[in-house]
Amino acid sequence: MITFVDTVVPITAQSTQPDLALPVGTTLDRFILSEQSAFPFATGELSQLLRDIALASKIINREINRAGLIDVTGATGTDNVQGESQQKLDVIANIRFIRALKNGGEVCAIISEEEDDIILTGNPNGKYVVAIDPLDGSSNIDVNVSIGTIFSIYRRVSPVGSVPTLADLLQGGRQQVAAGYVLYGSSTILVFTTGQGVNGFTLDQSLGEYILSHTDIKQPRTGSIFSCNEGNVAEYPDKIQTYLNTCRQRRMTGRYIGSLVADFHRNLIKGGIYLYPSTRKSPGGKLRLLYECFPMAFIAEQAGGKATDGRQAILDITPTDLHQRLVLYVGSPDLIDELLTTI
Ligand code: AHM
Ligand code: MG
Repeated sequence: MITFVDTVVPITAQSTQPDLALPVGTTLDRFILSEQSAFPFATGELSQLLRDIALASKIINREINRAGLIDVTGATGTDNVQGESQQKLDVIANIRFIRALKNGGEVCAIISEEEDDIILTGNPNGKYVVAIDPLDGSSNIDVNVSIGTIFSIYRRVSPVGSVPTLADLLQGGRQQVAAGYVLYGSSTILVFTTGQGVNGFTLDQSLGEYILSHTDIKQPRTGSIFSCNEGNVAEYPDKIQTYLNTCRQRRMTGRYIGSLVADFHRNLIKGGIYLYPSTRKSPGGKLRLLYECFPMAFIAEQAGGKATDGRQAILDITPTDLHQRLVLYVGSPDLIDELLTTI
């Protein structure tokens, strides 16, 4: 077994290591191969797809690290389909991921936050479709604050070899076969699930390898962190304001980075609740169902957490639109249950 045990520090009280799990220090490639071998009829395509995403994320990581030195910060002067200003790194990340997914050959269609329509990869024999937010947390790009990539993978429902359809991308959250995120933070970490628990891989920059650092991540049942944009509180529904008052009275800690990946990851490891309720500007919520809410909800549930829009589990929602927005409450299960009794 290939391990690089000297290259990472084993992490956190939340990381438990089940008997059959691969040890901290295992490379991502080795881990993916091992997961694949658990499925007797697996063809290796999903494994390759995960490797493609990992490779693209390393390239993005390199661009982010050099961002202050080369001309990749700032806005492009164009808006994306959501009417939001595109940053240069948003566009670069979008190009890199789409190129990686096209070249890989396993994916027949993609939906990206940065593109209006479905992108056909030119690989009609690809079995998978991907929903991706190539660079999440745009407002933090220029100021050296953590940003991320979020992705979700489905098996297509249209016949292999045919032209992919909208139905391939408008599948329910429980149809996801894998989902993950990359957090470009104080270190770069890839966290993903294929429905067999959640594992995290820290990028060893000197080796250029993702190394298993967080095994079988479990979200603490409760926690002391609440995360929301406090500037919007006056616009939140009354019951949400009441809930937040309870958090404050209980002396919980308010922590909000403004990058979903970073806020989610902190709360996943430490325990807490993330809230993006409806606001005047975004009455139905701000976050996008396909490439923000679904993947985070899949990871949360796999780690023992919960994700809801206040009415139902996020994963039970049937999407109707590629760029559909939603209210999102996600985090430690006891905190979500408490929220649901309040609203
Ligand atoms: P983006 O995909 O355009 O970056 O927007 C999504 C981001 C999330 O990462 C973050 O949680 C949220 O928007 C922050 O929104 P706000 O600035 O309204 O608090
Ligand atoms: Mg985003």
